[in-house]
Amino acid sequence: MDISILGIPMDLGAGRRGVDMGASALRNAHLASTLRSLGHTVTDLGDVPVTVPETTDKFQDQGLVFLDEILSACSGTYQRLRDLDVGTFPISLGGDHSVSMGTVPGAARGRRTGVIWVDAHADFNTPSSSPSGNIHGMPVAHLVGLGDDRLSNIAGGWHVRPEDIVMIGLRSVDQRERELVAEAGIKTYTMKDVDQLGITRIAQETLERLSHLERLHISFDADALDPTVCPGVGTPVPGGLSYREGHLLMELFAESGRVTSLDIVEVNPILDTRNRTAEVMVGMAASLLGQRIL
Ligand code: 5AB
Ligand code: MN
Ligand code: MN
Ligand code: MN
Repeated sequence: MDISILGIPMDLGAGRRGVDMGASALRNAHLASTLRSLGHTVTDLGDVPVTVPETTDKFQDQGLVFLDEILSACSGTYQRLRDLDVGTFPISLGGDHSVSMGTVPGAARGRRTGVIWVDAHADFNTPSSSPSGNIHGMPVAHLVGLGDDRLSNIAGGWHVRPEDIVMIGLRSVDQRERELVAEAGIKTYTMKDVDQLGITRIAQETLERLSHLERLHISFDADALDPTVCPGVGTPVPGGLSYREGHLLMELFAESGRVTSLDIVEVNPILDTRNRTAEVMVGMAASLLGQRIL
């Protein structure tokens, strides 16, 4: 497969500093060479320009922190990915999760695309429901066209349909956000569901539910995994996916051969232990892209 790596070194959407270094940490954990050893052709496109927060005033526009700067980085991300050949598999490296407002439409390249959101959080707040004003808690709401018009129109009128989204690993959803997810009719698998059903059944059901789609995007927030596995995240929540559950999920998606793009986001090297979180996430990407044990 032809794989293109794009970095978005941005922490403007998160409440804590440091995820801007996530892309660099993932490169340092040998992402490209690992994928090349699996037989892929890998091109690193470098980084999208992102405003350095110290050069600007931290201001809020209707409850949205760093709105203009995030809009500009997400538009840059979208334009960079949109122009790639449709057969190329993009891997976007965050950055905080607001980057996905650019990566998802960019990776879709105009096509209807299913989104598998692997995260402790639903990221479905709107500016009015958000308890924090941090845009990394809002990307999915904007991808389906809710919320602020500027954030929901980064890719013009292109949106993800709520019925084309599956969320896996949820265990921290805000009260109003929960209602919004239910109203939108998005399919969710909480950690309770993971415990009860097991990852194998969840992966099968997800692929079945999205069987009408030719393109599937995985947006993988490192905080979906348990903080003992991925300590380098800004919003850790106990009780997450185990190391093996994460790998098994990726292995089952790999077997399907249907995934067409990936985000790896929310890796925070400042909060990490010897780059372990980046190394774990490179392992997840390797399982998704065909690494086999036997
Ligand atoms: B992440 C919270 N729901 O909106 C909010 O890490 C947390 O991209 C959002 O999943 C976490 O601020 C965003 C409380
Ligand atoms: Mn997230
Ligand atoms: Mn999260
Ligand atoms: Mn986070």
